[in-house]
Amino acid sequence: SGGVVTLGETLGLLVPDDVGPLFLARSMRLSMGGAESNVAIGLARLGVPACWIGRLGRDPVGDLIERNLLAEGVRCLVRRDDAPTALMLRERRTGTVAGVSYYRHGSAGSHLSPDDLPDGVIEQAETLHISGITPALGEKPAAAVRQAVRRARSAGVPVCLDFNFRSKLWDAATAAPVFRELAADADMLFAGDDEARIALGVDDPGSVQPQDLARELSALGPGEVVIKRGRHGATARICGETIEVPAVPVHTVDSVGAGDAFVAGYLASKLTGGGVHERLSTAAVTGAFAVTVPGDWEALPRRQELSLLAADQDVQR
Ligand code: KDG
Repeated sequence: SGGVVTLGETLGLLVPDDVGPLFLARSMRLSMGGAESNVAIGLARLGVPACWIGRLGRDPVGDLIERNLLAEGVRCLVRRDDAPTALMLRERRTGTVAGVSYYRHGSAGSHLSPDDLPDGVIEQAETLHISGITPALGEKPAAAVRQAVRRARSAGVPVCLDFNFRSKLWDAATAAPVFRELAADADMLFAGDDEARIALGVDDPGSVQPQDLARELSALGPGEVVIKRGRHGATARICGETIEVPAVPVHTVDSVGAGDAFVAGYLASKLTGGGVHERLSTAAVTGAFAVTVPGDWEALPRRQELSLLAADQDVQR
């Protein structure tokens, strides 16, 4: 009990060893990724108990995912499903620009349902973390998220939401009302500026400043709103105060997973008593770690590594 409980779909991930068009890839590494399990791994590495709920196929990729999560110290409440575990292929088109193709329609993870939430697990958590990906996977996963939120709220467990808009799963007009409904029940909300505009129905990218996006999102309900702005840092609106945090400058190799790492750093800091500024600066550091390696979660820091990016010496002896 305690710690953070999350639910969602985790997929097998194939990442080419080299940069270039995917159709020329000669060798790829098989790994895994999933926004919510990335957050769970990030928390576990920072010493915060984390539990992931999801469905996997009865197949080797399902085994790989469960094995990796267990090895990372994440508690897994997994149901094995007759459908295959989903896959995604990453294209490293340039040294920094990535793309993704999904092979997930009808997958095991998309069969997540409210019955997969065991009694008491959410009720005993310190925080429930959900993302806007899960409701895009189908009616049952959407119902599972709503049920999880309802149970968290009635037990007084804070809800953390990352919009994580995925245009390959649904369109902005369909996502917007779902995002607003979820935000109304969330205590903490993370969004990219593009995602904030989707939720708020703002069409023109330049027309609303990040601090105004944060303020308007907090008016939907959450007391803590963070607009994640990648290499531009983050803009937060927390208990009525606006706070800017700069990004930690690093050499970017693969920016996928940075947002999840940011959320993990924020939550880990909050759950270990960190104040608002400390939460945000920890989040900026964990986000920076994530982009240094091609993979979603592999580079996430342990607690004693948090200071490495600020170190003067490249070799720690
Ligand atoms: O945040 C990173 C995720 O996008 C990636 O791991 C895959 O969960 C994923 C998804 O559904 O896009």
